[in-house]
Amino acid sequence: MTTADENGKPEFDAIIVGAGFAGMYLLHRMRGMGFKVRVVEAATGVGGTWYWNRYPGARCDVESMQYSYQFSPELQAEWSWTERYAAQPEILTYANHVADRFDLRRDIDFDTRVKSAVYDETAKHWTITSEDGRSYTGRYCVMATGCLSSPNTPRFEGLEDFKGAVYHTGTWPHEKVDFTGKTVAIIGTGSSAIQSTPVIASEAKQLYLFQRTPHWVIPARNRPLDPEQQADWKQHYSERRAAAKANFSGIFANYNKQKAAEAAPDECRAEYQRRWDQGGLAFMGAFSDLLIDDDANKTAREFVTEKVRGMLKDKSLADKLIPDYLIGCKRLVIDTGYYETFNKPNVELVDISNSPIERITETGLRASGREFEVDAIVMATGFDAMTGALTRMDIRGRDGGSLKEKWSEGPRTYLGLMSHGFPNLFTITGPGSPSVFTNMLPTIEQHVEWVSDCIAYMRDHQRQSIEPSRDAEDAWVVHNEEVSGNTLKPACGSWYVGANIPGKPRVFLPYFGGFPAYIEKCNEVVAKGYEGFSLN
Ligand code: NA7
Repeated sequence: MTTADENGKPEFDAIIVGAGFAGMYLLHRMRGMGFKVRVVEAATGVGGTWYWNRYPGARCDVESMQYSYQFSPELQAEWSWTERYAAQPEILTYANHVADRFDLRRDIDFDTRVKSAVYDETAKHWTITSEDGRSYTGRYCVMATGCLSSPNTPRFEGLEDFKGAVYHTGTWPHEKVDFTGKTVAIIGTGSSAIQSTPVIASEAKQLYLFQRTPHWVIPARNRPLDPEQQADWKQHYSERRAAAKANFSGIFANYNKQKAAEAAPDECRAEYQRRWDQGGLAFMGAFSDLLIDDDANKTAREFVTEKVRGMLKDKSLADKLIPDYLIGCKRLVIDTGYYETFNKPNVELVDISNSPIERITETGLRASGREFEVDAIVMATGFDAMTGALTRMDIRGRDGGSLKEKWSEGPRTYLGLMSHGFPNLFTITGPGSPSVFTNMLPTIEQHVEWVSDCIAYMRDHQRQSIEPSRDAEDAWVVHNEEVSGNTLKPACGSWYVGANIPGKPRVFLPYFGGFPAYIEKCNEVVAKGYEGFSLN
């Protein structure tokens, strides 16, 4: 079945895959430009990440006054957040409010998981087919499929034998899961585990937390947002949003330009203490060389190590809970009561760094030479980040070329927006763009605006296909490697480099050149008539 007419004209100007924050804004903007657009979404509702990640304690690690759209001043003025960091239900309510406010749902097909996307070179359009056999044709296809949307469930032997309940934090049930009186195993100690552990521990009879690698954790210091603070933000939104975009991370925060290597020990301590008391990801902004210079990084590690030791009653636990790698190398985690949870009698850390989980049994897990009988297993095992959502679909470009095959040695894109051999296929916050290193909302908005402006340009100039050249793509891939290679960032086994997925090529996935440099490059490409792209 195809939805193109008898002349091969596609039914839609664009098919957007995903109704998270990226797909929602793209739909709204393209509709406003007069395009006929359809969104297909696997979930039953909008919200993407915030639709799926309903685990206890799920919360954004970017402050709510900044983790919101800025394209509509009215929306920005009317919406009120209740906490410094919004919890998942509140963000999902916000996403639904946006869908209502801009009447988005009428152009979204929910419960529609895309199986394949195939480009027809003669007709210059994409056919998108869902798992239940529906097809859509669009001149353009935009993958707004998210960076952390393809859950990773390790293939533990015996998992299918387990008689109890198994959950993944990234596909949590809609109804409340009650762990009262239960013995629970959590596997993983990333952000999802660190957020859910204190909440699950407060209900469970016994909690075992299986840790392969500890994470560096800084207090979130979440609190209710007082109305005056919120009013102050709203009054200064335009200048703060602009200032945020001038920062590497796209976040409005105080980034110290001084180097730790040049600061006196007392000065370093005072700066870390100030940021520790403030809480949040801005801890890494204490000095400008923390991700450049190992000695500088060490000063931050020593400070946090001392703090963590101070929070634990059982000092021998500290050796297990404190990482032995660079701080900020894996994604920094911000917490509420994580370390304090280990002071409870019903919580046990199971260190599996030297002996992986052997197998799952009918009644629990076998690890470190012990049998753990549990009622439920929580997989907090993360995602096939940045590429997983794309490579799990069968995407075929020119001459039937497969995206998965092309990316088998690592993703290759120009600006994280398009890939050579796949005309008219865009990715929002794709690999090779700043994405996960930045505040996702402004970074999504920048991509949505670039892509929709590009499609409007194509229409206005009577062009039907756009594709990056191989040379431009190669140069961007090399540039990506260079900018991350000049830092300490690729040094550890993080999901930024695909190290969490067995067999995934070890390539630095997001662009680490910073949001301002990236915006400048994108704008320059347009100013030079879409330099590096061929338009036909
Ligand atoms: P993360 O940060 O990828 O954490 C996943 C955790 O699961 C991490 O501790 C992994 O250990 C662990 N893991 C993965 N596979 C296994 C196996 N096979 N055995 C034991 N442990 C395993 O995902 P999150 O969902 O917590 O957070 C994702 C992002 O969301 C986060 O960075 C924020 O940006 C928000 P490892 O470290 O790989 O040794």
